[in-house]
Amino acid sequence: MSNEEVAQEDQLDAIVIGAGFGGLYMLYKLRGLGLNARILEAGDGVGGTWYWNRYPGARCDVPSLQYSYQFSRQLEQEWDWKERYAPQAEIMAYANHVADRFELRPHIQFGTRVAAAHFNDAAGRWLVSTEAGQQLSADYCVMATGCLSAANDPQFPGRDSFAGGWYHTGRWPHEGVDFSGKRVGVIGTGSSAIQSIPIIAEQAEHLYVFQRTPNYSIPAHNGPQDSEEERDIRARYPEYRKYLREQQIGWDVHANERTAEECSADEIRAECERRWRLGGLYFYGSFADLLSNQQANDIVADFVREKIRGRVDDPAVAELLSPKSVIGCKRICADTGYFETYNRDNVTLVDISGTPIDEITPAGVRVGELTYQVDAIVSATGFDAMTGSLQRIDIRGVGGLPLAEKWSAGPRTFLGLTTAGFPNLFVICGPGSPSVFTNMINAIEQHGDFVADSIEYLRDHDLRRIEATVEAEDAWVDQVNEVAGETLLLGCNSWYLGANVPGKPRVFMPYVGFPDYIEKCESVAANGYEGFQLS
Ligand code: N01
Repeated sequence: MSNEEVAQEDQLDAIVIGAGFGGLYMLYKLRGLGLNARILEAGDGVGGTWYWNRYPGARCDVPSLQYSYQFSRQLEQEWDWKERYAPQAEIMAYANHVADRFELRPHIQFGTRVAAAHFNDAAGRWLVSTEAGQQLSADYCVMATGCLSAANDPQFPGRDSFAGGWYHTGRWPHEGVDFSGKRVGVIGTGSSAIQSIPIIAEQAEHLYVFQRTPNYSIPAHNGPQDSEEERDIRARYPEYRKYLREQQIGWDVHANERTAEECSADEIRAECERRWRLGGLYFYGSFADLLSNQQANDIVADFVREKIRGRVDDPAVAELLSPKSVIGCKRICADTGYFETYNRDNVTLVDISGTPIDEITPAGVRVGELTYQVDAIVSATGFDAMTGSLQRIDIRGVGGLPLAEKWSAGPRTFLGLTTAGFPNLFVICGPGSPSVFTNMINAIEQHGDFVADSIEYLRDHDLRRIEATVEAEDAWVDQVNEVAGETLLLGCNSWYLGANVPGKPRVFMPYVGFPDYIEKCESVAANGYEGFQLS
């Protein structure tokens, strides 16, 4: 079908794919410009990652007062966060409130999974096809498909033969799962596993945790939202948000400006203890050289390993649970009673670092000679991060070039927002953007503003097409690699590098440094969208 043949009601100015926080904000901005915009969303509700990740214990690891929109001063004042770290249900309630309060819902088409998006050069428009066969046409296409939304669910041999229930944390049944009286296997020990394991252990008759690599996790110290803190921040929200945007990772980790190198052993110890009390991801702010100086990193990692030994009764189990890699190289986890869970009689840690899972049998999980008999398996195996959700759609640019082909050796973008050869296509928090290395909602709003401003600029200058130049893209890819290369982040098999998905090119995907990134975007815009071809 050609763009002209698309039904009148599906001829749009802009199509946004995904109704998570990125898509909702993009829709709000585009409608604010007077555009006829629509979101296509695979799920039956808004919320994106929080819509799908309903596993037991799912909650945010960024404090609620920071993990929230800032575009509406009224919204900031009227929404009461109940917990310091909001659970999934509370974040979903917030997303639904936003969709209703800003009258976005009528412009969202739910239950619609996009199969393809092709650029028609002659028409200068995108033709978007859904799995159900609907076709839509628009000048602009915005991918708000999420960084951690394409589930990585390994196809272990024999998997389909398993007689029990199989659940991926990122695709959790909406009605919940009752593990009472069941023998359960959890595969993986990343953030999702670390949050769900303590709760599953309380329900299950027996829990087997299959661990390939241990992870650093710090107690979150979650609790009710402190009302005094809330009053204080609300009274100075604009100034507070500005401060957050100036932070390296886009949220307030109480960053210590001193390096470990310039501190005495006592000072280092005191700072680590202070971080332990602050909890969770505050460890990222412990020392200015945490992610650039191996010695500093070793000291902090040793401290956390010592704490793990203090939390786990059996020294052999504690040793297995102690990560050996750079701390912060994979995202640090925030937990509630994770390590203590291994002190329970009904929990067994199965080390699969040397002997991987051989197969899934009808009765359970076979590792070498042993089969662990289970009634249910939780695959907490993460995501095909940052590129997965884009590459699962057949996206084609000028001359029919498939995005998958262009990115076969790894993603290439300008600013993580656009890619050469794909005019009028924007990605919210794409590879090459700070996104997952920041407070996501903060990054999302910065991206949404950039996209909306670009479109407004085109309109004001009687232009219709914006496309990154290959030169700007090449320079940006170099810049992303160069900045990452100055850190310790390349030294472990993280999903930032795509190392968790077999066969995925090993490329460090996020851009490290939110304030620099904002400055770069502002300078690009101020210079008439330098690095883009406008026509
Ligand atoms: O996924 P992960 P996640 N056989 O990729 C293991 C965000 N998040 O869903 O490390 C056996 O971190 C894998 O082992 P290894 C957050 O940004 C945030 O937990 O690759 N094991 C690993 O242990 C986070 O970083 C929140 O050796 C296999 C685990 O599965 C990101 O989402 C909560 C395997 C996957 O861990 C992803 O977290 C949850 C295999 N074939 C998530 N394949 C909060 O806000 C993979 N594994 C708190």
